[in-house]
Amino acid sequence: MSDFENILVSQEGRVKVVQLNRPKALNALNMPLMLEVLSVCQAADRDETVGCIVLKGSEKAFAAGADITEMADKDFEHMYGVNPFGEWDKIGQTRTPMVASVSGFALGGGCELAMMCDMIIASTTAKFGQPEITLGIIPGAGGTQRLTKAVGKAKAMDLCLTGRFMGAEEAERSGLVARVVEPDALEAEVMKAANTIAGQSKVATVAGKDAVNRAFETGLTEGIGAERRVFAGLFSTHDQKEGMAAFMEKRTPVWKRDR
Ligand code: DAK
Repeated sequence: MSDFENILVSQEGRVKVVQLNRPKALNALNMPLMLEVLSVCQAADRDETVGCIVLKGSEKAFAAGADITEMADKDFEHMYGVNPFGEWDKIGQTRTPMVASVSGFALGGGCELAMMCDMIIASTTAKFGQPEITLGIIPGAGGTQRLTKAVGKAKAMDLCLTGRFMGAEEAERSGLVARVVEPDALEAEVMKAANTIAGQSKVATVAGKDAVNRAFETGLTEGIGAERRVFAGLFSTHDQKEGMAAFMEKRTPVWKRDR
């Protein structure tokens, strides 16, 4: 397929492979890219020839988060009233099983996108994090909910409040990642898992995914709703404007209390 500007899409047997492709911005997730990913996911759900979707980035970055330049000047009314990134949630509603192949940075919205997949296979180079706090905001695409359910309160608080990154081995130990392999084995390991999933009955894998998610997701909608309100609210603060401006200007932020 060549209709996409921000992703590369191919099909290998029954596996649809989607590669995020904004290398200069470390695959920062802007809306056009997310809409392209969503359209592939929705098409896969309607396509009997697709049994599994693999979502991957580059060696350096799965994705370094939502595109900060797209968000920096937004305010509360827009973030809450218009909910401009609402389409993100639909990727998490894909029925076809999804495997995230993570090498390098999976930060902020990148970590959240990986967590929307059904399993994460990581290279030893992977670094997961929710560094939104350093921008004066909090995770906004389910991070406070899915991460907490995956790794528990202690690690989720650690990552969300300090903004530190977690390496692949810690992520596997903590339950975020299903398998960790050496970088040169990542592609083969991911395709082996994806082909195995895609080789099963599609209706059975969709049902299995749905059933596991019932256990995992109880209360998630409420949690994400609460998260979204607080997330949008932060766009009425000085610290959000300053945190994002400081990132784009490559300087340390001066928070309101320090002015
Ligand atoms: N957005 C835009 N550009 C980014 C970016 C990002 N998230 N991350 C990196 N880039 C760009 C850099 O600005 C730089 O561009 P140039 O200066 O070359 O033009 C280029 O990518 C290379 O980055 P660096 O020069 O910084 O590379 P380093 O190796 O030195 O550092 C890094 C890599 C990943 C540590 C660093 O780039 C970094 O800290 N990036 C930002 C990470 C971050 O804070 N991520 C969280 C963003 S906030 C929602 C949905 C989603 C979200 C919220 C709501 N709803 C559904 C409501 C998500 C929010 C976020 O993800």
